[in-house]
Amino acid sequence: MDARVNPGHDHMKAKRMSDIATLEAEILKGIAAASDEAALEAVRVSSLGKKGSVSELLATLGKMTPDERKAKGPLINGLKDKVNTAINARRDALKNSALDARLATESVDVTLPVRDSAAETGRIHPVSQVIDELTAIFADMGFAVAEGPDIETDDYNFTKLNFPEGHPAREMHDTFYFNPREDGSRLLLRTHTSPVQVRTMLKQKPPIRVIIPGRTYRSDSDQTHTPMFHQVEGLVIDKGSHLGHLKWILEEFCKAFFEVDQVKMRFRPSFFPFTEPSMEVDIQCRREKGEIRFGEGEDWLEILGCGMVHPNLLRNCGLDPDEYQGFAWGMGIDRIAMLKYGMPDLRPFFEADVRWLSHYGFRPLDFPTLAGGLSA
Ligand code: 2NL
Repeated sequence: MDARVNPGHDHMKAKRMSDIATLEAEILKGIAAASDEAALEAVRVSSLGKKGSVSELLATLGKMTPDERKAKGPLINGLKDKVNTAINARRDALKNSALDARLATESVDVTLPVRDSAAETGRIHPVSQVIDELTAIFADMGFAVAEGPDIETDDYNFTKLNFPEGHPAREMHDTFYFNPREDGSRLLLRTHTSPVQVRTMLKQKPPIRVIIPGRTYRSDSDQTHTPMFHQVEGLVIDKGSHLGHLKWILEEFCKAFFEVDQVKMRFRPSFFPFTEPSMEVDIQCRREKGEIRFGEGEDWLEILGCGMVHPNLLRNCGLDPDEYQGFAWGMGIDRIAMLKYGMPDLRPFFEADVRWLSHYGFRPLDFPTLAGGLSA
């Protein structure tokens, strides 16, 4: 067709071409103005999205004559490619400048001092320290460490240990009981670590040499008692064990633990249901200006209870008292920790106050050993 015969057609053609140029300029301006990725995405949706201006232009190709399509196709597709390229380039640029901004604000000043590691700032609780010290001392004498559950049966906590029915220690006001089970039996929080010795005797053949450090519970709370406290007990069962062995072990322990060359000890008769005879042990000390020194002076301080294991208890644990005998002792860990490290009050032990812990706590890497020193 001759163009001059149909001037309107030429006019329309020119207008559409300028439409494309205008649209292109508009979209490119929008892309350049997008200041973040969200704004850029809005430009992409309004141009290349399903209902976008470029997409709608592309859709008009389908209704064109083949000649028209031949002329317009490359222009409209060219527009689409240009817009696509411009959007991608702008996206890269925005990403880079966001990264540059982060790098500028997150710079590291390598001249600042390094913060202390956890091994430097963390502290070992005095109770854990004393348990580690005890373990090192008794391990050196050939003792193993045994552990058992905090929740026990009446049988292991009292009956097997020769506590008669109706013994005052079984009372509700001393012992934390759980609600009774279907069969009427009651579980409890162990009131001493002795049930672990019972468990050891039931499953292990003599000779037995164990210590049992652990948590114990009694319904008691005042200046010198907390409802949860720590105890360590020791047990020796063999054919010829006697009080002389017990006395030597306790003396060696006291010298090593209090880090003195000599210590006088005093054995006083006492009573426990699980030992016969039973004794309480005092160690020599000097009290001056609110301080206690061990291994010197004229004063006495009670530190533990002990005795020969009661024959009833041996029988309850399947051992023949005519073949085997043994001795045992028990002491409060919190109390000996207070004595050794001069801590006047028991209550802060269980308050988790970092100021107290940073004052009385121990460095994690200074693990106590006999060769390296217990508390140096
Ligand atoms: C104390 C007294 C003691 C025991 C604990 C014991 C355990 C068994 C058999 C015999 Cl299985 N005895 N333990 C013996 C004497 C005293 O503790 O005043 N503790 C803080």
